[in-house]
Amino acid sequence: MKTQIGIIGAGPAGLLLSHLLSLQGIDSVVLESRSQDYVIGRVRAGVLEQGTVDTLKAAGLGGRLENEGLEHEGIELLFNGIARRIDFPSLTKGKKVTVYGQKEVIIDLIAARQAAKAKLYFEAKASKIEGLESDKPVIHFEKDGQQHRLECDFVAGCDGFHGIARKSIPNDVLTVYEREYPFAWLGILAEAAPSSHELIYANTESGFALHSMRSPSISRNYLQCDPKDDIANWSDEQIWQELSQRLARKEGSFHLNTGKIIEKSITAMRSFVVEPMRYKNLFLAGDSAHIVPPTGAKGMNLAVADIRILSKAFIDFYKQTDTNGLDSYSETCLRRVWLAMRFSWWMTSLLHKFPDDDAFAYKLQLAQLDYATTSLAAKTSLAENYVGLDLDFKG
Ligand code: RFL
Ligand code: PHB
Repeated sequence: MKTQIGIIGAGPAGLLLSHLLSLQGIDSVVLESRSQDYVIGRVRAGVLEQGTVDTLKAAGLGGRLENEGLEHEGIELLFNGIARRIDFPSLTKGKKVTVYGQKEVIIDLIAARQAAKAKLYFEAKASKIEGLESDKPVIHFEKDGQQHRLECDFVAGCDGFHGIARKSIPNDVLTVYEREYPFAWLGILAEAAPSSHELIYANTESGFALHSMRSPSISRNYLQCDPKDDIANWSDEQIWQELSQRLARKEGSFHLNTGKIIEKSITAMRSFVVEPMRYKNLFLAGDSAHIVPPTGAKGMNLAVADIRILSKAFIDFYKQTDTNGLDSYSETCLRRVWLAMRFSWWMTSLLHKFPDDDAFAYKLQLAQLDYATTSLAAKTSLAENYVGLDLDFKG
């Protein structure tokens, strides 16, 4: 089998790349190790930056997003039992975020690719990449018990944190920057109407909590927990009790709506970046190159930003034999990646209880939160990062 761009992984990065290339007549093949149902069923990100929404709409993927996406003009930060709101439009010249599950983005992308009769193969696991130094690299993959070869001009490694693309790059070429956090998130999806119009990020003496949503009838909530904790240790009742305690406030009323829990899982938290994001004819994009803790809601948005840059670089190469975009790909992406790393790390440090923290550290967190929600300069910084920095951010 032959194509121009061989794409490994059908997450947001791989599917969007294939879609944007096809709009410009560039051929690609997407190989995905999991089944279509599994890829759609995964519960993951929920918040789309303005730039992500604009990209999806411009690519003809705005239909359901416009009807079902929930536009949010702010978030609440809750600390010491007091809630303070950050208003996005007034602080960012009108920008907002949209709550629309990653699952929905994936459904829209798969539908668009299949309607265009794309070469999108599920249960097709890439096992090896060969000849990256040559102008015809080959991806070896297994489908239906048979071994296959995909010959391409370039390989896009969109295969997430556990994929093979990053591991195909010689060790001495890559530098890894990594931080593991001493806590995890227990996440639940529940048949309960959201308890607030906006997301609530809570710092409490028992740890972090987040109230989020997927639709007017589905809530998504998270609790900070021990990374070694087992989800089996948490009964539904305990989860609701802990959430309602952590989301309680001293002033004003708040009632946590409860309902049937339809999914629950524990996710580890890490920051991870690999440099560079290109090796010869292999380009890494999304979680294969970088992971952020979910506190800043940046993971999927970073994957989409990489693809905006990579798709343009491929288009310039094929339409105008211009290699500038390909040559600067890694550097361009990494600047924005590190800005998002900083923001995600900062939000994580601000809101979680660290095992070694003493009373002084907690008081400092409260002062940071007070400042971040009072000072115009600090509020503007939080808001402009949360709604997403421009691709060529100049301040
Ligand atoms: P994905 O989505 O992991 O897709 C990679 C795909 O590659 C496949 N694959 C292979 N296919 C073929 N051959 C192989 N050898 C392969 N190895 C792997 C995998 O099966 C998979 O389908 O990576 P991508 O496209 O880079 O997208 C990244 C995002 O999925 C991720 O960053 C976000 O989900 C992170 N994230 C959030 N991001 C946000 O922007 N906003 C949020 O609010 C947000 N919340 C979250 C999150 C992630 C979470 N979890 C579960 C980690 C909340 C949580 C709890
Ligand atoms: C979610 O709704 O899943 C979500 C929202 C905000 C975050 C992380 C996850 O920061």
